[in-house]
Formats: sequence, structure tokens, C-alpha cells
Amino acid sequence: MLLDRPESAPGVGVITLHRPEALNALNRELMTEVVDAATALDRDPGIGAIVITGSDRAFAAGADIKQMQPQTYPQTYVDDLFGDWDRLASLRTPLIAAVAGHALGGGCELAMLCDLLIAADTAVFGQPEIKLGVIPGIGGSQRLTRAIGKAKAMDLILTGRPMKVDEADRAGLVSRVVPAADLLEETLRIAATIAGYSHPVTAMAKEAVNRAFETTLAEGIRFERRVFHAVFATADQKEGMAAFTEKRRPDFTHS
Ligand code: CO8
Repeated sequence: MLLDRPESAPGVGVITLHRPEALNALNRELMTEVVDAATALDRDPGIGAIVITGSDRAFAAGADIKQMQPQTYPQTYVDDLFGDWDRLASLRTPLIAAVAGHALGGGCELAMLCDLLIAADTAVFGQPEIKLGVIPGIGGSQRLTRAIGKAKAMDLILTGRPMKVDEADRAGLVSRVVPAADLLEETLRIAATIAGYSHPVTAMAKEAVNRAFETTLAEGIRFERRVFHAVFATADQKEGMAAFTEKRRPDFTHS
């Protein structure tokens, strides 16, 4: 894994999956590194968006099949195999996946766990676990179904077929599709835009959207209203609205 804070994108941390010999297959070590790095970035007050990316060839070709193959049920249960990925989903800072090439199995699940998914025109998604005699285990059966609906999720999970980016875009899996050559630059631009807004308010917006997946419409709207009222306790709400009336750029202090 590589960690970067590019000067061109203030407030953005970039985590690059880097196991080229295995198409970034997600083994335990890589999971620990990524989750620890993202958690540290999340706690850094200077960071307002986290990008997770891979290589041109693969975002990640899944969980590491060679490491999983000898596992037994008691081991996977006691170790809560891959349970640490859940920690990523609970971070407050917006997470952006920048996906080129293969995003299969756990790779597709990691991308879906992020808040925005920016896809290169080379991206291929899929949940091919069925071909290996297993099922998705990092949330794929739930997040894919919520993202693209039962008909397509069943198709992908039961046949194991790959889905190219055009179909993924039509199905609503991805936020934006960009040319492969521009993937990182475009994603950094989007991440820097988000990081330039009030960090507490982007965290609240993320929490409110995610609540839609956890509750009824009426409860979700009540939750949104409470959070909306709460933003009036921030200095950034005063600054953002003052800047609009004074026709200037806001200077958010993330407070
Ligand atoms: N795990 C381990 N090694 C891998 C993986 C993987 N998922 N994917 C690729 N590799 C390795 C290959 O073994 C190969 O290594 P070597 O050179 O030593 O033989 C190297 O990466 C390059 O791969 P290929 O030669 O196969 O490259 P190709 O371009 O020919 O093919 C593919 C690319 C189509 C992506 C192919 O590599 C492939 O099918 N990979 C496996 C995809 C897959 O099935 N992914 C799902 C894995 S299972 C999973 O993610 C379940 C998650 C939930 C578990 C949770 C448990 C609680």
C-alpha cells in the first residue's frame, strides 16, 4: 500500500493498493494497512476526503484466494475474517474509490463500500465468488443489491459474470465514468472539491445519506431534519451563508 497527500489536492489523502504481483488481491496484511491508514487519515483534522485507488490493470482482483484456500470455519469465525473492512464503512470522512481495470469480488466490495465510485472506462466489476464455491463476504450481497437492484445483483452473484463500465454506469453502480488516462486527476479534483467544504458538514451529509439505507423514509427524514438543525451550530454555516451574501468565496474553518 502507498500513502500520499498530493500538493495538487489540498486536504486529500490517497491510499494506493499496491500488490502488482497479485493484481492487488486483498490479503490480511493489505487490509490491515489500508484500514489503519484510512483510520489515521480520518482522525487528521487537515483531511477532508480519502481516495482509495489501485493500478491501471486492477483496482483489486478480490480477496486473496491463495490465503483463503486453507481456512477452516472456526478460524474464519474466531478471526472474523475480513471483518476489519467494516471499520472503513464507519469512518466519517468521505471515501472515494478511483477504479480502473478489475474490481472483482472483495475489490468490487471495497469500491462499493466507498461513498463515491469514480470509474475509468476500463473498469470491470463483478462478484465471481460463486465460481470458487463461496459467496461475497465483504458486504457484496447487500451493497450490490442496494446499488443496482435484485435483478442485476442476482445475475452477477449467481452467474459470476463480469460487468463492464457502461452497464455498471447504467445500473447506477458508479458515480461518474472518466477516461482511464484522467482517472486520478479527475478523482483528485472531485476529492479536493469535497475537502474544501466544511469537514463537519460533509461528515453530516454523508451520515444523512447513509441513514437512508438503515431506516424508514419517515425516520430518515426526521434524522435529516435534526442534522440540518444542528448545522446552524457550526461556524461554517455562518461563514458559508455570509460569503454568499457578500459575493465572496467562503473560508471554512471546519468548526
Ligand atoms: N487472489 C490471489 N491471487 C490472485 C487473485 C486473487 N483474488 N487474482 C489474481 N491473482 C494473481 C494470480 O494468481 C496471478 O498470480 P501468478 O502470476 O503467481 O499466477 C496474478 O495475480 C495475475 O493474475 P492472472 O495471471 O490470473 O491475470 P489475468 O489477466 O490472466 O486474469 C483475472 C485477471 C480475470 C482478474 C484473474 O486473475 C482472476 O480471475 N482472478 C480472481 C478473481 C476472483 O475470483 N475474485 C474473487 C475472489 S473471492 C473474494 O473476493 C471473496 C471476498 C469475500 C471473502 C470474505 C470472507 C469472509
